[in-house]
Amino acid sequence: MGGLVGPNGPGGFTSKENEEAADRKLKTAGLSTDEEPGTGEGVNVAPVVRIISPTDTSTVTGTVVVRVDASDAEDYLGTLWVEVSTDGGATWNKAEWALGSFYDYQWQTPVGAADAQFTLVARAADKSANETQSAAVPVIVNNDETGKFASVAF
Ligand SMILES: [Ca+2]
Ligand SMILES: [Ca+2]
Repeated sequence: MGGLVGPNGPGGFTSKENEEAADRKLKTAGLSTDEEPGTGEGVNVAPVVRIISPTDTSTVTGTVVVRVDASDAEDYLGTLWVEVSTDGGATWNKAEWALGSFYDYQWQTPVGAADAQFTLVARAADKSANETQSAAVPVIVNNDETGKFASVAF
């Protein structure tokens, strides 16, 4: 997100002055600063995110709950922005907070096509726009190949 002034930003501020100015802007806007209490030079770390279901290389069908475990040192549980991609990161769908650190996305797998591999990826952003992308989880969608059964040779 924009708004932060870089170390060589306008006005000839030092890096420290820029940081303080940026924090004042965030406070004015009612947002958090990157400060941790007592340190004055705190770092707002990026969320930790991973897909816990379905598991790597599992076979799925129908409606699948893609469950993401996402947590953050500075954000309360349930307040992260979490998205799931089923195409390796090309397109994203919002996951809804379920409980604890879990966020779920209800994935309607395609029906009527040939079985195929899909690559699940999740990403989570905290309120300071730090973003983390999970490891990819490949899964096989076993579709209902209507009309194909007659031609299957056993
Ligand atoms: Ca954070
Ligand atoms: Ca099939």
